[in-house]
Parts: sequence; structure tokens; C-alpha cells
Amino acid sequence: MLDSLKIGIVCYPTYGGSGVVATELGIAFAEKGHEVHFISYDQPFRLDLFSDKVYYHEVNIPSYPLFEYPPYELNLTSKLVDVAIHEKLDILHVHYAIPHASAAINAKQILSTYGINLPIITTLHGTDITLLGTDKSFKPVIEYAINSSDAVTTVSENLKEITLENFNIKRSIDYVPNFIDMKLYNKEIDGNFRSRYACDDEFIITHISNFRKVKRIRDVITIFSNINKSHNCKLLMIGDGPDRLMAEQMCRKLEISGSVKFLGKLKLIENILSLADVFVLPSETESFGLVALEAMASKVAVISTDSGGLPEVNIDGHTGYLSKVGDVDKMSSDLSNLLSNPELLNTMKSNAFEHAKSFDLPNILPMYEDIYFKLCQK
Ligand code: GMT
Repeated sequence: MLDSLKIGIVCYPTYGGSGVVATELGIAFAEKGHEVHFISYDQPFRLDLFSDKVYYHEVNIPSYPLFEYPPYELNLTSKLVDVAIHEKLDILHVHYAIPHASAAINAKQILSTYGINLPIITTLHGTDITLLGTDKSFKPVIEYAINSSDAVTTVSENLKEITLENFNIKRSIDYVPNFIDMKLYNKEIDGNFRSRYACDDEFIITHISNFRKVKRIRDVITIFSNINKSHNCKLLMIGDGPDRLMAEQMCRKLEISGSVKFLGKLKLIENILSLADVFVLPSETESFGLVALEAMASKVAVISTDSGGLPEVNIDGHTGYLSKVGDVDKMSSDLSNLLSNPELLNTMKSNAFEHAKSFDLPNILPMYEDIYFKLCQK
């Protein structure tokens, strides 16, 4: 029986939860003695570990005048076949349906012509189902990739339900929640560091995302502007993306730029989260909301919408508050209520921390490991 595996991991390398989960998972497996091969078009942004158990294989995308659109999926497929053969992979774990799961299924079929059976586990993260999945031009590919994978997982119960509702799924789907490594959190607040962002008597509100439309950045600024009138506070905006300029312009127009700092893409978000009091996530949809969990692990209360899997992470009235998408008035009054009641805020902060512990890495890693070993023993 195998006791250590050679695991291929395919993920998006960019600033986003699926890449974070895939990277942290790979690092954790390497620490358990498995050999992990990351395959992507760029170094995953949280992968800065030097270890003899972790390898990174870059997918190169040559440009030919004939191709108006570079065929990334085919380059990825070829790379997967090459890595699987030469690194003797036991299993391939792909994060995100398009194009990763579909390239993996293609690679699996090619490998079968070499007499190699490579089990594929696909993890669905959200937008591949909730946004791309509703686009009819992708639906047959996503459906085929899900049905042809050897195991499929979703990061929330809600995402599992939505997948089963929207696609003709002919296989079982396992729910494996996202996780955080609690060891990285639970740090004492460094007063000197905090004073660079806010005065002692000011609260720190944060938001972290890739500033895409789905994150409703406008709502974050509106909520802050509403409460900034009556509370001493600063807003730290972490991340970058299409709506950043709009957000900066909105702050200038509302004359709150002095209280809002845009910090860009930060790698070690646990440092900045350790300074925060409340995290605001007014997303249109969120399959899980990993950043909310990261905030909770940092003892930060959460004001979020109730969309997708968020109620599985942020417990209404216990770790923070939930509101309907777009209800900035309720989100502003919930935030104001928290800032006006230090005792309530502290209770919610410690509830958030306690609830985050149930998503600690040692609780979740065995769920994936069990699936891996089951597939490899078949
Ligand atoms: O939310 C994003 O824009 C990034 C996206 C991704 O693919 O990385 O995040 C999705 O996966 C995360 C990890 O599983 C989840 O925590 C996010 O909720 C999910 N985003 C959406 O559903 C919008």
C-alpha cells in the first residue's frame, strides 16, 4: 500500500481563494511527506517555500501568428501529460473546472493510451459554477469535466446544492470545506505596527478581494462612508483589480480619502488582519468566502451578505452579521452597532475566532487525503 503520494496540483496562480487553498493544501501535503508538483502558468502567489518535496512546473504559452487566441488549455494538457509521465504522478488534483478540470480529463485520456491511469480529483470553487456555469457556452464542458472526474469536491454545502441544481450530474460530490492554518494566526497585536495605520482610539475596518464586480466594492465604500460620520475609524482596502480606480475616485468624491488606505496585493494578510476590528464582505455571491474565515481566525468580526456559502462561515448574530445583497443600510447599521458596543464587538471577535477553529487545517487535510488514497487504491 502507498504511504506517500506524488500529487500534481493545478490552480490559478493569481490573487484569489482557489489559488490560496490549492497552494496551502500542497504545502501541507509536502510537510506530511508527500511529493507535490504545482502546474500553472505562473508561480502561485503564496508559493514561496523552498522544499525538496515541492516542485513547480510552468506552462509556457508560445505565440504563433496563426493563433488569434493562445490555446492555453492545450499547452496545459500537454504539460500535464509530460509531468504525469516523467514525475510518475499518482494523482492529479485540479482546482476550478475551466480550463483545469477539462484539461485534466483530456490529459487522462491521452495518458490511458500510454497504459497510465491517472485519477483526477476536481475541486469546484464557486465562480466556475455560479458565473461561468450559468454561461451556456461553457455548460457542456463543465458538465463533462465534472462527470468524468474520479472525485469531485465543493468548498461549501451551498456550492454542492447549486452544482446539482444547475448541471446534469451523474456522480457523487463530496463537500470538503476550505480551511486555514490556525498556527499562522492568534498573534498578539503589535502596537507600533497598528499605529502606522490608525490612532489608538480609532477602529480598523478591512476589506480584502480582487476588486471584481462580484465583490461590490462600491458597497464597501458606501458602508464605510456611512459609519465614518459617527465613528472614529479607518478603512484598509487590500487587494487590487478592475474596480480599484472607481473605489479611489468614490473616496475622493465622498471626501473620505484621508480615512481610507489602499494597500494593494499583500501576501501576509494575517499580519494586517491582526490589526482589524471588523471585516466587510458585501459580495454578490461567494461560494465560501475564504477571506472572511481568514479574518475570523484573526479575531475579527464579519459584516457580510448572506449569499452562497457565507452563512456556513459567518454565523449571523454570533460571529458577525448577515444581510441581503445590496442592503447597505442594514450593513451600515450592523457595523455601527458593533462599533458602539465594545463588549458586543469583543464577544463577536472571540466567537469568530472559536468558530474559525473548526476549519483548522488538521481537521480538513485528512478529508482530502482519504479521497486521494481511495482513488489511488482503486
Ligand atoms: O472570489 C474570487 O474572486 C476568487 C475565487 C477563486 O476562484 O479563487 O474565489 C472562489 O473560491 C474561493 C476559495 O474556495 C472562495 O472562498 C470564494 O468564495 C470563491 N469566490 C466566489 O464564489 C465569488
